[in-house]
Amino acid sequence: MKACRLEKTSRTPVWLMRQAGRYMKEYREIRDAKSFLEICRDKDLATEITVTAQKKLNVDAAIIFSDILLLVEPFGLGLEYLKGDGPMIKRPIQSARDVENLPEVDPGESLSFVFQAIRQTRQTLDRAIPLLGFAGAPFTLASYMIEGGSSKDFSKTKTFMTRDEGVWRSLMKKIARATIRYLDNQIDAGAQAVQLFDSWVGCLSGEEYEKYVLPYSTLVLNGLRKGTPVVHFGTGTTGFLESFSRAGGDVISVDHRMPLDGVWKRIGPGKAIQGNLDPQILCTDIPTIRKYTQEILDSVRGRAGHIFNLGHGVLPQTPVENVIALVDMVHEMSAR
Ligand code: 1CP
Repeated sequence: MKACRLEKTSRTPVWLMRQAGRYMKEYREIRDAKSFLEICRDKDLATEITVTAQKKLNVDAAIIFSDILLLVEPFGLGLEYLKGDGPMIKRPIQSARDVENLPEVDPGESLSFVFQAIRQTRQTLDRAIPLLGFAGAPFTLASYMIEGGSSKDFSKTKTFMTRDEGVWRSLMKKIARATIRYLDNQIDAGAQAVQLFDSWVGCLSGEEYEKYVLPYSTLVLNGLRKGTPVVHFGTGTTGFLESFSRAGGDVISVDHRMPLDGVWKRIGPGKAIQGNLDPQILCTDIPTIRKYTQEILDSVRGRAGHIFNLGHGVLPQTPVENVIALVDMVHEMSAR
């Protein structure tokens, strides 16, 4: 929390995107008996998974076990996770009419299980460990709603985005309004910081980002209840980092494709940064992990306002002992 506010800390705080997940035995055991959505909807299981990951890794923050795609359901598009194939949206958005028909979503009731899980996790976690809430950013969520699932080229999304600006604006504003309510509800339930995931903006040019994405991310980032730090996460943002940062957020989270000292020069001194170890490096060996970690810490030089994290999420094939070693390493190497 101090790092979010650019205050000095006794060591660099660290947590990891996807720190609770398939690479962890405790999660796989629960997952053997239940579907992913069943787990998300069960506040006891969501609490258990969130807290277990935090304790096992000794990370300095917990992120609520949930998913950015849950918000697709109250929009009435239908959501399923297929074994091995990832998410599937049953009724993807294809036309202007589909956008018009989207309801004004207030997740207060439809996603009440998320807020219950946050409340319970907050009560169960060590008091010194902050709990993060999260949501998908309008572009990343829209990409799933239009593609019907994961995508490599975002072809349908780009066609939709450029075909009719009015329809695109209407879609992005509907998602933004729902997301503000969703995150405010998470804050009310006990989330002490929130992260907005724009995981796939890296498929766009800087010009496209400014025109089609920035105004709607800004609506969310500046529209949330004040006083709770907001982390703005993106990958592949090297080409338009200034715009990405200008969209909003107290903390700018960047991937592993750019050195952190360069990031501060580009976003200015008034924001904290989060990142940026390549998640693949966690699949190598301890000396390699140590070398990369040292390089990241060296590039920051103990400056206040750095939260150590990965450039993207922990991969399912990652050895858990490497993740535990990384957290210890960051703590030990950054002690001041
Ligand atoms: O099969 C399983 O067990 C489900 C795997 C899984 C898990 C563990 C999914 C499906 N989601 C999650 C949890 C999750 N998702 C968390 C909480 C856990 C933690 O971080 O400790 C968070 C923060 C997310 C966020 C999320 N979901 C993002 C943004 C972060 C990122 O990775 O860029 C995205 C894009 C998703 C979509 C999603 N959820 C799950 C899948 C398979 C996907 C698709 C990913 C893709 O399109 O490549």
